[in-house]
Amino acid sequence: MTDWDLLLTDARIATMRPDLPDYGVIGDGAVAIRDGAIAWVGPADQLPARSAAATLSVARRWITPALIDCHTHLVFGGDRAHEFELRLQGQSYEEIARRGGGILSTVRATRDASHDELLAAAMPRAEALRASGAATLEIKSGYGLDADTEIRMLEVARQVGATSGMTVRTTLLAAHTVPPEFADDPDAYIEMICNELIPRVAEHGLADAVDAYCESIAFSAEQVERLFECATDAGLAVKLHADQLSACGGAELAAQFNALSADHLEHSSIGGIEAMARAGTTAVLLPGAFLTLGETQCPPVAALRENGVAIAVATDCNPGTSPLLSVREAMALGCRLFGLTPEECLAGTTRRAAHALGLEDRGRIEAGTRADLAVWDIEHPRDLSYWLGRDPLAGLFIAGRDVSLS
Ligand code: DI6
Ligand code: FE
Repeated sequence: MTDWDLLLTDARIATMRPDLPDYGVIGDGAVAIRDGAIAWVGPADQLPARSAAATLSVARRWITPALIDCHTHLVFGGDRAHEFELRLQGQSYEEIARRGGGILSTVRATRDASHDELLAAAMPRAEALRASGAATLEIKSGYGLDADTEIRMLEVARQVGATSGMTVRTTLLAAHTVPPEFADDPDAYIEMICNELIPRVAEHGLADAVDAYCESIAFSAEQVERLFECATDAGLAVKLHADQLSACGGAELAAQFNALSADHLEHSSIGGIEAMARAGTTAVLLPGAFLTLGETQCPPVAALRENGVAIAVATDCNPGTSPLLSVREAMALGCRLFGLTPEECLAGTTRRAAHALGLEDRGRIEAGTRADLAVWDIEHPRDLSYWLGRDPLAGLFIAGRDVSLS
């Protein structure tokens, strides 16, 4: 019997421990893994004399926690490259949406797609995110907008996790936009979600949380409030697409329900940010959507920092506003577009992203956490936010298993 399953040596380690400054760096370190978890981590000269079934030198490469993409819409039919061209010709996102394009065009393509077709389209996207260093993804529904298709999307999302070996957290986003069947009565659609969909989803354990799009082209704060009451009653966590295109009181609403996260936040008020701080709600910033939509108003990063709100960064991978398939690239954009520091971006895709998903067992490298580790060909962790266009991933371990080549 050996003490450890695997010992990684000759490593520079960015532990991302919250109690340490400067990425929690260990300049010459080792990580020991047992039963899928980290058994020991520290400086090489303090390595205890234990036996390991296998030892692997990472040759001075950097080890960080594997990345976590805490906001994606990875499962969908079709794509929206044509609308991308229309927007470049001057049509706005809202205009296209009001004409029945936008989210509703993806809804049509998703309703037409079978389980297997949705899975076949989603898997290469999940693999691209994994190749960027991710071991954990959140995937939302929201392109079905009827009970059966929403459930199909969640089942496909769960299967993406089972097939890829990544952890997938699923989120019911039935309140993404008003479906055509309820165009005259959006309140009745919210009632359908509350009375039919949430109970079915909760009964079968298909979603970990409930999300909504609070926006003039989607749902009002009052409608989201009703939805969040139902979700909370069903024991599901909530999160919110908040204040992306206009100020809707989204940050305040998310805080009122102790949401895991409020996402986007470009138009949030200072009062909303203060409420998030009191509630412990994470701010998930999404530079890919900001870039694609050509937005000019940045999220209130200074106020988030001043109030001590945890900042996460994610891809928002979706066909309409953020066709972005690299978590690391989202970090690079977070620095350039929002003025985040490279360290904030790495924290934002590791321990902050874990917290935004309610997962406290990962996102930092310390004894007892999951052995989800990324190995990088870089000279410093800041390089992860510096490079554009190439993900310098040299290895990936998920629960201690080397998945680099699979
Ligand atoms: N996330 C969303 O859900 C919406 N915008 C965003 O950033 C819309 C996605 C879409 O257009 O399909
Ligand atoms: Fe989104």
